[in-house]
Amino acid sequence: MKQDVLVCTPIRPEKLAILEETYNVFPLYKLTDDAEREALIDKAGESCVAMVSNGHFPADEAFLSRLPKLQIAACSSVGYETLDVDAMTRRGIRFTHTPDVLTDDVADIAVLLMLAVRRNLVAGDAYVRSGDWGRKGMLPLTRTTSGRKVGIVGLGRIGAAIAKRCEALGMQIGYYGRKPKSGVAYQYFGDVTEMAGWSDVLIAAASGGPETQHLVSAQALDALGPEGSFINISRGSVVDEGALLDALESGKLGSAGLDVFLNEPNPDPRFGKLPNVVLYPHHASGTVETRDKMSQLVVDNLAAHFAGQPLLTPVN
Ligand code: 8YV
Repeated sequence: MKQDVLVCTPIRPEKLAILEETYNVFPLYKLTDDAEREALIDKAGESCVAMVSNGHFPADEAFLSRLPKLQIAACSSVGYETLDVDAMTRRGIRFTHTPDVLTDDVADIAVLLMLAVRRNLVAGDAYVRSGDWGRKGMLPLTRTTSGRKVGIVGLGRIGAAIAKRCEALGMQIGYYGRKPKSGVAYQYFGDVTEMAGWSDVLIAAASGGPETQHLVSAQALDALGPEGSFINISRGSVVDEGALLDALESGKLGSAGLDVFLNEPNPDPRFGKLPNVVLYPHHASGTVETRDKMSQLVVDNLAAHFAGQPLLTPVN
């Protein structure tokens, strides 16, 4: 008999088709009308033993209480701060996410944003397209990145992959974490502001959630300074976004390359008025290859659960 599964957010079409063939899918992701959504969740509560979502879906204790038969939640993202995993654990619900398969793409975007903003790539493209090059001559000089100092906030899987890429650029690597990592030769900083003062580029690669909120503070941005660049591929909450905007508008911070924002998908419009930023729509893992792998992990974790096999990427 097919198990009932509540699919809250979509995964790649081919993998969604596998879910639809294998399970009775309750397609919450298809509904936009609130009343219809609420009715489907209530219906799912009668029989759904699994749920699928991404890392932004708000699965708090109240939501979980509406799904009393839930055995597993499979999440298509590496971050999951909007899902109450502690509540899942209390309720005996297993939780899986999708680490590793997205590491390289996300690390690539961190480096892309770093180089793009420091070499003014977007403005340079417009400079050629507009004819300004012929009218105004050389684009204004930009800033070197190779060989400079990069401070990485959070040396997890993605932070470590970013560090490797920065090593290839001949950069000096510093990192911040709650404590030094054994076997890591990079310079450790126990204070983000101190590391920012040392850095030419500060890259936020920490997990989201309350414990990392404003980890990059106004003081850290001030220490990074008018020649410095801030890159964020983690979560908008990791930086004091108001202070970031103030620093970029005033020139107290040189530039920023941002893939994540507090208010997604409609970030503060002040960002769009800034000449010294490169903006990306939380798309660092947004490649066919990576999203296929993430979606496959969702499929495989559910299959493992129902086959009584070990989960591939469990959190609890
Ligand atoms: C998400 C992300 O996968 O993995 C994460 O934590 O932020 C992204 O790669 C994407 O936003 C869809 O959930």
